[in-house]
Amino acid sequence: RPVLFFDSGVGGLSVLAAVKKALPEAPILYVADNGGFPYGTKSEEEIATRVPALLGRLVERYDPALLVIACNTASTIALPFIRSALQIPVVGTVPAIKPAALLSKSHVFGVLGTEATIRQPYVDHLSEEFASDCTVIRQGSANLVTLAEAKLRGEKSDLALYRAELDRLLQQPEGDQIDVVVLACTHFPLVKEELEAVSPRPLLFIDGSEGIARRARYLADQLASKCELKSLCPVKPNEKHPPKGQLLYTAPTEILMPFRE
Ligand code: DGN
Repeated sequence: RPVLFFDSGVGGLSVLAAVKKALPEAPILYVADNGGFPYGTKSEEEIATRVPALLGRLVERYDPALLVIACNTASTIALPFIRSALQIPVVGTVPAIKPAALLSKSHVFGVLGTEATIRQPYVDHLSEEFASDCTVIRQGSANLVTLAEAKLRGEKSDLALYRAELDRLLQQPEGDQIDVVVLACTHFPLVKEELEAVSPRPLLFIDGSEGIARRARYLADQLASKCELKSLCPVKPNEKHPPKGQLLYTAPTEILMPFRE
């Protein structure tokens, strides 16, 4: 049974890269909701109804063992609805505010996400819980999503466009003190190199993909041990179990499948 990745576009590939390192044997299915792209400019209602409905159909069709919502917009809006609609473990992607608060020396950090993500109460809660001693400056950027999609299609974009997006963050009040920038949209790590190239001073760009990979590994191990118990039942005393993961992950494949309604 595959690990199913879901995003509105190619952004989830930045998460997939980290998860593949943590679960090298896992069969992977990547689904992009091209029909609904972009999510960042959609309303909460649209995301909260569209995404769980789509995922319900995908889970029925592909029977994944684990679902990774490789999209901050969908996760910060719809995770509770997705979890209650599905019977499988779900890993969400949310802004890496906790690590940013630990890494920022100036205690002023930026959060670059989609317009929809940065206005979510979920982001308020993360900031209150983990960054109460920091100033958290948020900036929405639809253009960076477009630039990341263009880059992955092999198109070259003017670096000035990246500089303009970064400047909108750095020119906010107190923005001159920002030392860490959270890439709170999965499309943005795909253009990290360009953002670093246009930074007017050294900035640390971070994202949550390592944490997601650890969580996916943990859940996969749990599933694998459940799977062992089931298949070996009744387990004889002192019987040696096969190594974790062996039963569940056997046939690595990768399918890139755009999803259209
Ligand atoms: N990659 C998605 C995210 O992390 O929010 C959304 C991109 C989009 O659809 N605008």
